[in-house]
Amino acid sequence: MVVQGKQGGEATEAFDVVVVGAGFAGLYMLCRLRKLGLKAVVIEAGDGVGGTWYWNRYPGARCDVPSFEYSYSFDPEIEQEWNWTERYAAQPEILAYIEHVAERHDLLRDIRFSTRVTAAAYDEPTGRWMVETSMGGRLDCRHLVLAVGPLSSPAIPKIEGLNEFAGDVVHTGRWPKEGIDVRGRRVAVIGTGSSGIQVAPELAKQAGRLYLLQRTPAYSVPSRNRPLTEAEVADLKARYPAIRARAQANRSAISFEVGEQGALEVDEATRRAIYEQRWRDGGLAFAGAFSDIFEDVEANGTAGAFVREKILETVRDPETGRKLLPDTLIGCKRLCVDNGYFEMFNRDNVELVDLRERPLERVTTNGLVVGGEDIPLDAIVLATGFDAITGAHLRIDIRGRGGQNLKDKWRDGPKTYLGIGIAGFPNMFLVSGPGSPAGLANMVTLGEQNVDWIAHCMATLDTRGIREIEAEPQAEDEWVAHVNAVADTSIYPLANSWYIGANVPGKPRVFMPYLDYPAYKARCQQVADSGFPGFRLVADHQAA
Ligand code: N01
Repeated sequence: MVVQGKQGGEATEAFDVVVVGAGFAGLYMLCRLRKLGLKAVVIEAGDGVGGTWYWNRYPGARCDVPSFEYSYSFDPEIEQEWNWTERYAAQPEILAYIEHVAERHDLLRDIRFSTRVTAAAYDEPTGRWMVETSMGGRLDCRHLVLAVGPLSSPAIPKIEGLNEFAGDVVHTGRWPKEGIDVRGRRVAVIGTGSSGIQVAPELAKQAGRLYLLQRTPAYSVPSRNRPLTEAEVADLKARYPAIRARAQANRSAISFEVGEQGALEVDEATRRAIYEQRWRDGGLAFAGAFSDIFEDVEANGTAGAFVREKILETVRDPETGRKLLPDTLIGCKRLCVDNGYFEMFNRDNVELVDLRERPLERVTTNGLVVGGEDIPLDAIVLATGFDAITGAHLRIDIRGRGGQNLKDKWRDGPKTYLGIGIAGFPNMFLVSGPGSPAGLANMVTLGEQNVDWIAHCMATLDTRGIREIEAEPQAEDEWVAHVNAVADTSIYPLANSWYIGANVPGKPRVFMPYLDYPAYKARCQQVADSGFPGFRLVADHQAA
């Protein structure tokens, strides 16, 4: 590695590109950069690859996108050689897959593990980024790519006394590799989002007593996960191109079929039969039963009512069943997909604590106090979610042109152009950033699309002798307005979701993801094909 010189006593190393994050997107970025002949390094906080799938190793962690689709499409050989064993892969299998890809493409030698990027500043005279890490030293690079993940910055609730608890406190997104021993112990799970509804049933199988602390009841549909047979695997492998093509045409970039009719265009019996079929099939496709579930409150209500009936049918104790009934729009907070969540409440060792009736007052050294009552505990599991979409970017002290801080730039909500570029931050690229379909589309597919776009962009800059690329403020404003206008064609913004920043106290309420993957992809393509309108390009000879 070239040591360019010394600054402030610390070595500075030079790269063409520094990539932050070795999850699905960061690894593929490294592959593409190598193909371009660029010298790149990936900086990763964990001690292994995998991103989300490295950190979220809690029992029950499993993807809710079919395993065949939650995989890279860029390497047909890997598509054919990797054998997914279940319809929805569990975390260990996904992590093993990512590790396999990293090895097959010999990626590890360009990744620095256990290292956090703490700061990055754009140096205008040289047109280069200076990147600082937790390991000391500086990385000097032309391009900075933030592949930090939209769900990687855990949201730790401010609960009085949490630090004083004598037992284990663990966030699902920071689950220790060695696990936590809950056998016969008293455990509380706080939170009923996707993580909480996955981890609780697994812990309940071992814990002496499990308390599920619920602030807002969640909609969840059964996954109907099962092993894949050899014949199914062979069939899916043979149909890969068609599966991928179908997914590319769907708003969510997942290949399930979305109903063509509206929920209110069919009679009650037909509607019920369609919901029943989707419920039996399991998975996120439930919310695709009708074309207007995310567009019309009344249509959405029919799906919500169906799930509420199923909850009451499943949970034996009527009082617990009643407390579990969601009363919000279905799917506008991300729909959960579970493996026995509502069934879990039929176990004798599980108790639902409804925080709306018994507020969480504080944590003591021995447990929790809810509604004036002590609950003695050995472990507290925080399934409290993430500072989504912007949190991981804003943990880094990023300074662009004129020393402008990204935190200041995004004070009233994130602003990007295409979710990829930011005005005032030249030569910096986001993967799955705010303004992209992050969180609403298959994250592997979106990551590949973003990375392909960025790689093409970097190659074009070199071919055309362009030193600097930067989103124009007007294009950025128009994009933010467009993202919001598209969101407003749906009922998503009506819900208090992490899509809109509602789960983090004080976060600006702005709808962050772009709702429609195919439209997004088409727009990105059009920008690339037309010479990057909306970006300011500075040629080498124009540079100051
Ligand atoms: O986080 P969440 P998550 N006191 O924000 C509650 C992806 N994912 O980690 O709704 C009490 O959804 C909070 O309550 P409320 C997926 O995209 C995917 O579960 O704000 N409760 C809520 O119930 C998902 O959407 C998979 O009232 C508190 C919960 O904590 C995203 O990650 C698996 C609280 C947080 O739910 C995030 O899911 C896991 C407090 N102070 C995750 N603070 C799959 O692929 C928060 N809560 C299946």
